[in-house]
Amino acid sequence: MKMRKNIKNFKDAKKVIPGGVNSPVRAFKAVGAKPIFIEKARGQYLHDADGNKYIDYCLSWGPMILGHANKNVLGKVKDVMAKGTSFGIPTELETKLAQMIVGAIGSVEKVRLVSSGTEAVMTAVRLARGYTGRDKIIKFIGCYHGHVDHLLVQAGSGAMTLGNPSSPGVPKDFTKHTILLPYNNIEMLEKAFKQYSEEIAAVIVEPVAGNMGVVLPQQGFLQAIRKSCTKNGSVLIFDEVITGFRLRYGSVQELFGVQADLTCLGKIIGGGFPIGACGGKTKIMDNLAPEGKIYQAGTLSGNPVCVAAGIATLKQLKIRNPYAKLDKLTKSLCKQIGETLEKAKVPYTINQVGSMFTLFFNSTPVTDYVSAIKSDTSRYAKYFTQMLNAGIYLPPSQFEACFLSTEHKSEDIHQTVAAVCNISF
Ligand code: HOZ
Repeated sequence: MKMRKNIKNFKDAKKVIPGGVNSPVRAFKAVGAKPIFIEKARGQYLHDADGNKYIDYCLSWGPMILGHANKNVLGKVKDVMAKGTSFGIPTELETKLAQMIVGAIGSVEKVRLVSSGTEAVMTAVRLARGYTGRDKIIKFIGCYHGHVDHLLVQAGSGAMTLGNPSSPGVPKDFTKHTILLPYNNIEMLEKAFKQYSEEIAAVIVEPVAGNMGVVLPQQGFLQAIRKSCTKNGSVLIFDEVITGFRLRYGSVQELFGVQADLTCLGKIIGGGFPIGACGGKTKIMDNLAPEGKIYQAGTLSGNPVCVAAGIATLKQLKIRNPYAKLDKLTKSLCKQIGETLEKAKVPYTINQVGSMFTLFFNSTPVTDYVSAIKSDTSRYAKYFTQMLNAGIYLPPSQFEACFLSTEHKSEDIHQTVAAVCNISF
């Protein structure tokens, strides 16, 4: 594998960008490697600056469910761009995307578009606090909700990868209203509600966690959160920045039979462009300015280019309904990886749902943060590097989700499994 240009690019970047990257996990520090620099991407493939080609299982951390450079999405974006790229004044496109989201998610009657998942969560938490007149929020350890101050406590994703669950620069006063609980622990949840009941503005949760690796909600967990929120007048926020339109057309709320009060979206609804959204019932959403008093704003919110990409992506997902096929292909990949590791006597656990999965190097079930961090991260680093050398790009951290796109084919699965067979652990 050639790396000359990748290495030079990283050297140059480090001179002018902190750590050489614009988001920490991209530096490959967690896997003890040097980042590759991407030249272009098509379908399920990435091509780096040295001309190396990779099957991509990271897909820009989830948004590229239709694969990279989808022709239809690019075509719509080009058409819209030709008319101007930002106005700071409403466009019909924004209403169109909002209608599609409202039409797809039963618990969402109105939606406010923003520019990232982090902003979506900021909006949801402020809205929940303003609506209830309460301050405290419950957050689950290992869930990541963007780099928002009051949620960057025992967070997953890059914060977990760097062994730095909270961050300097976040004043204690900002997080003193954040109650941390273990994921999938109903007993602790009920205890917290007993103790704080009428002080709790909201519970925020990734209904399927994707930022401590993939961790599924156990039977009854989401239902118990719903019950406690309803009983105590707290707002239930589902962070579906990853799961929205990833596991089905719309939200996972229908899969689990639990309705959230507010839903945060991002990634797929922008088709690879920066976007986020916070939606819910009118009685809560109408508290946002200018209808209500809770302030939230953004110059590029509902930007026509991002919105056009989102509409084109959702339209295709609706027509093609690729979810069952994606699930089947992902299951087949996970099964074959599992069989290979068993033969090699490597302890593992694979958590999979639909087109997202994580391979943990740990033989016991992974159900929360504590069990996730039992995974052998040095083994993951070895696995990552050898897979990269074999032309397979995985998330450069144990504590992230792998994704498949509609472009991944069974040939890619064969190539990936063959690469796993050749790993020396
Ligand atoms: N876990 C993050 C996305 N959900 C990774 C992206 C980033 O931090 O750059």
